[in-house]
Amino acid sequence: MLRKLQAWKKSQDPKRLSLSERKEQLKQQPVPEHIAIIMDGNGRWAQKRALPRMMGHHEGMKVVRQITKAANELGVKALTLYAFSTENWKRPKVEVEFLMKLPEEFLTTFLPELIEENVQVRIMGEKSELPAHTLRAVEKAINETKENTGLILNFALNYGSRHEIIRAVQSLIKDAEAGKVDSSVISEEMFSSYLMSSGLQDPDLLIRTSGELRLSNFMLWQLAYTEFWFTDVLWPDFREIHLIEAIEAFQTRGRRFGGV
Ligand code: V07
Repeated sequence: MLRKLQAWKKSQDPKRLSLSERKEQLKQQPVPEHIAIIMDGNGRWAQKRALPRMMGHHEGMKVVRQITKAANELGVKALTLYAFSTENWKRPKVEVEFLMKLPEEFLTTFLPELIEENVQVRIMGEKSELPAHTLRAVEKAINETKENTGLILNFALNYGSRHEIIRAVQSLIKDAEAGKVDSSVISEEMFSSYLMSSGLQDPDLLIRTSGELRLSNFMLWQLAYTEFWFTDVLWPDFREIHLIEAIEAFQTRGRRFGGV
């Protein structure tokens, strides 16, 4: 009796379980199907160590690989990562140039493993403004993984949500003027299909690292019903255990969609 009670108590406090026990317990309940992450704190991580900001971005890139693997193992279906915002062009030229080389480096290093793990790579953002070398690497990865049926790894690259919404409206008006759509058929669902996240369900869980409590123009439409989880952990320090903490918090919350 006492034994059973102890086992039950242990299961109620995930912190008393080992990592693998926690993962098993987590899989007993619904895991968020789509997780979106604002990967903040890379520059600060480097500054704290008196390193150039670029080192933080580079370290953050390695974490992307680890978290993709962890999410896939936990049964997450889609992972959207905010890699570069439309605002990021305002950063120093050398930093922007460095950032724009990261997709190539990431894919050169990890694409074979991602293919091995059946991951499908996607991009959400204004592609026309990307440097040719970045776009080439990204399109190659999209093409080589398009038949994959596992985790969707969706990078928000040169992404801004207001820009995305404006573009959707422009495209919708164009289709209306061409007689392809009538204003009476514009529903939330059909509007969603004009967004860059078309084909992906809305995120169930949003994670933002590094202690900032803002959306910063990220998926404004898609996050309408999403649970938010914030942590002070800087992105380069983010590990599987933090992802598990976020998912545990998600599972503890009751989602009601405005109902009772
Ligand atoms: C970038 C590393 C992660 C922390 C946030 C800022 C720096 C992975 C990519 C990437 C993008 C597209 C793609 C494959 C990989 C990336 C940028 C910055 C611009 F198809 N990490 N990462 N892209 N950082």
